[in-house]
Amino acid sequence: MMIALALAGAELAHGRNGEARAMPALTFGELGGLDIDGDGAISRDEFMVLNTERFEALDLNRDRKVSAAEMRTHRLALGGGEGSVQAAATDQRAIDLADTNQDAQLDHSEFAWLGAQVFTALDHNNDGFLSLRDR
Ligand SMILES: [Ca+2]
Ligand SMILES: [Ca+2]
Ligand SMILES: [Ca+2]
Repeated sequence: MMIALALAGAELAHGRNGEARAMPALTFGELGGLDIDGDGAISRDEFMVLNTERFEALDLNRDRKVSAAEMRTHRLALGGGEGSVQAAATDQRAIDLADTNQDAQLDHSEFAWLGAQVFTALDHNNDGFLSLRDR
């Protein structure tokens, strides 16, 4: 399942149906690491819990805001060569999209909003769960 979900994430990143879309704060690949009850479905609540964990992991200086620099530092720390120009541009798009108060950083409510948009975008069949049926 993890491989299939990772593929779904890659598909989304390239703009399913040609839509311009910010890279999700969470990817399907990461969601595949969730210990869920075996049916492969992730509820909106589970997703939002993971989204908050992601926020806290990204907020390296603990000021309750995530900057583009923190996103980049976090990604580089994880390795995998994702410190590319494209990845940085994606971080900036995500911030631009969700930065309601325009301080160029995402606070928790902005990050949660972004997560909710991502969930909705990934839940293709609108059943409130992310699963292989959404492929
Ligand atoms: Ca911060
Ligand atoms: Ca902000
Ligand atoms: Ca679904």
